[in-house]
Amino acid sequence: MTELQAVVFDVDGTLVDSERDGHRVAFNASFEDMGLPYRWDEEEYGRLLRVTGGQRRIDSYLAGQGVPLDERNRLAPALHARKTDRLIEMIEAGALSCRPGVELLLEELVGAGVRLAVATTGSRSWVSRLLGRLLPMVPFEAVVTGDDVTTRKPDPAAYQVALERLGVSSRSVVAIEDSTEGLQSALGAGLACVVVVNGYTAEQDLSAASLRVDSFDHLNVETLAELSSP
Ligand code: XBP
Ligand code: MG
Repeated sequence: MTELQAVVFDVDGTLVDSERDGHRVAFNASFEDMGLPYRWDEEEYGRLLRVTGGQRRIDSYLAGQGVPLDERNRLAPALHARKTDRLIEMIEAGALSCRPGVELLLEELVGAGVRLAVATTGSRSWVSRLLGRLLPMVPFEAVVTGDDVTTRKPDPAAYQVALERLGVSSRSVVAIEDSTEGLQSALGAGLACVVVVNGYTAEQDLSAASLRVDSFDHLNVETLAELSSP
């Protein structure tokens, strides 16, 4: 078994159960702020989540509403910028917190000398605030966001950049994700991947995961070390 050198964490749905009560609320606030009638309920948002990247998600939804391309090209960036501002307000107000067991696992990994990184599709402007507010003392050596790659998950780019910045082989690194898109991205970069499911992903086909669990209670340094390549 190769020594576990690093663990790369996804953000949305993994470090933080952020989609239903975080991003979704911020998207709806941006629609309201800009006088648009759209509101995404929990069920519809679960379907929309399959499009990764907030601006792409908005554009895909507007296209489904019959909004012409030239208007979408103007509206989607403006809505996404507003949504991001609203999400940052929520983060600063303490509306988001880590999933149970996340801080303990991070502390255990640091204590065992395992290096840490982040690979997310989310936008750097809120990711940096979220990590700074919720996990200020955690030494993430690389924080790769949707702004650092041109292709989003399930494309492997985010994990490939994280491996480059860590300067380690994928064989000694384990990814922790929450969704099929994230799982495919990690596997595409050659990483073993643990999936910690949540309300939006528990029914997904995650059979390709090295390990599928429903909470961080099942994870510790030993279980992750066993997953690094033989
Ligand atoms: C999940 C995503 C992100 C968020 C919204 O990212 O697909 O797009 O839903 O964030 P992760 P933005 O890889 O962390 O699961 O609006 O900033 O894209
Ligand atoms: Mg995720």
